[in-house]
Amino acid sequence: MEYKNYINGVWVSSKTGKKFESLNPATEEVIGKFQKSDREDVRKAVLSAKNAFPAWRDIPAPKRAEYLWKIRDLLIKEKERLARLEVKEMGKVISEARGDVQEAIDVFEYMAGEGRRLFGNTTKSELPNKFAMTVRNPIGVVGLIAPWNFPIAIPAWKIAPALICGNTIVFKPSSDTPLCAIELIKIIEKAGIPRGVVNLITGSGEDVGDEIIRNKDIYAVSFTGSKATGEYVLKNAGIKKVGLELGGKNVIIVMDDANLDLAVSGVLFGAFGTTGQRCTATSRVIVHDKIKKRFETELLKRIKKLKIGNGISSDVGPLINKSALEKSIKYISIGKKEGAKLLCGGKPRRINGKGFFFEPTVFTNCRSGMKICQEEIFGPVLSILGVKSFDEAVKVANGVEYGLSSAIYTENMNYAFQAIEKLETGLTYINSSTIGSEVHLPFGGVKGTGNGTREAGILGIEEFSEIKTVYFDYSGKLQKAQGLK
Ligand code: TXE
Repeated sequence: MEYKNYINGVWVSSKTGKKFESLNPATEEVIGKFQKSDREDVRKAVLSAKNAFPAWRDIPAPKRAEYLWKIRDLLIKEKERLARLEVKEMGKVISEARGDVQEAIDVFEYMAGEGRRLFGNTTKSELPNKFAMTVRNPIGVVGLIAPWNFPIAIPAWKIAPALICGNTIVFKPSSDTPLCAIELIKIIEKAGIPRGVVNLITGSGEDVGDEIIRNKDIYAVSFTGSKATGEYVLKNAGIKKVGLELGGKNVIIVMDDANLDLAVSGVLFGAFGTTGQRCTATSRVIVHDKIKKRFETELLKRIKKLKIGNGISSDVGPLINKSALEKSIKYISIGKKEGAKLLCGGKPRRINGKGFFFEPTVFTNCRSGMKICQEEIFGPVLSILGVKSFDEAVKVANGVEYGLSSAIYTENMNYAFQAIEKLETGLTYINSSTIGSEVHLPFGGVKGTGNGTREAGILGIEEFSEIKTVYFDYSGKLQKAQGLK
């Protein structure tokens, strides 16, 4: 089956005539053929978004919200079908795929509510008979570039706030999950979104992505993906508002007073949920030396019970593609060379001779400087580091370039509050894993994980709107601020 681009409300082929395929990572079967578009396709989409902008902007936000609510309703109806498609195209297990679609439902619902807020501020002028306020305006045409790991939720996280703020959209999905993106856009189309407001172009980062970030008629870009590409986006986007959500080297600290059972469950879910392919995945565990042995024994017991396989009937699905598999394999040999001890896993698996599966893997006796403790592997590979104190744990936790998610398991309130203050991450969980966000709270990281923007929650609105400052002088004379005469 061949799928097309969506420009100005019509499904169209790229003039390039070139196609690319999306594969089921569990079976390596071809799911469909997609347009390998070029810069010209992006320019057409930008023009269509530009033309659609004034009318979309002029629809009152609570009315725009009605479209978002319709999208929410349709997503609810289609939830199971979309979740099963995610299992097929991205490989995550069905319960997580349902969660991914639910996140999209939640964000459309939340952002529909924003249609009745979109607050500005009012304040007092320093002059009499003068009124001062801020109002929130759309940016214009925005470019959205998404990865594959949350193939419906991440596009929804970007599309919903962009729409409610009154922007029009050019969206490029990852070439690993174009069908999930197309199905989401079909739902948006079915909800009756006016022509040109949302446009989708499939194709490579080098052509389609690059044109989006450089195009002068796009005033903001929201990007989620790897740090290397994020840096490239920032360097080449020119004078644009750029939102970056990049990788992580997320950490769980397990103190000697922790509820061990709870901590093991959190680590298991954080490290091997979505096969370690979440930006918030737990890739390091810092354990107090006093309980390290017990923790490892309990963890290994639980790992042994995990079933690897197709997402419909297993706990750990495949990695997204061959190069992700090769990346995990590479880090196993790096870890061994660095002197870490392999406790379990470390090997790729085939099921019926197919698929990019990889065993849940644990290294222990790791040191913070090791590459496996510094670089984002994005696979089911966990490193355990032993420490002697809370202060040492914090130092090791912060000793990486990323700063997305952290967690601490402790029954000690003082440690918990110190962790909130001292851990250099955008998210901190107390007695819970590094993964699992709620859409009404901001999401994003510090240090190498981003450039200060946040997605979701009220701050998701900041990313897609501009503030205008308004002065309204009703004195009937020329009044001057700062005491000018
Ligand atoms: O990411 P890329 P990939 C990390 C993770 C993973 C690695 C590779 O470590 O192993 O990235 O994944 C588009 N201009 N994360 O290759 O390349 C690209 O087409 C503009 C972490 O998928 O960063 C895709 O749509 N766009 C992450 C998107 O950028 C470009 C989630 C992301 O691709 C481009 C995914 C260019 N020059 C991967 N080149 C997270 N934070 O969750 C590529 N793209």
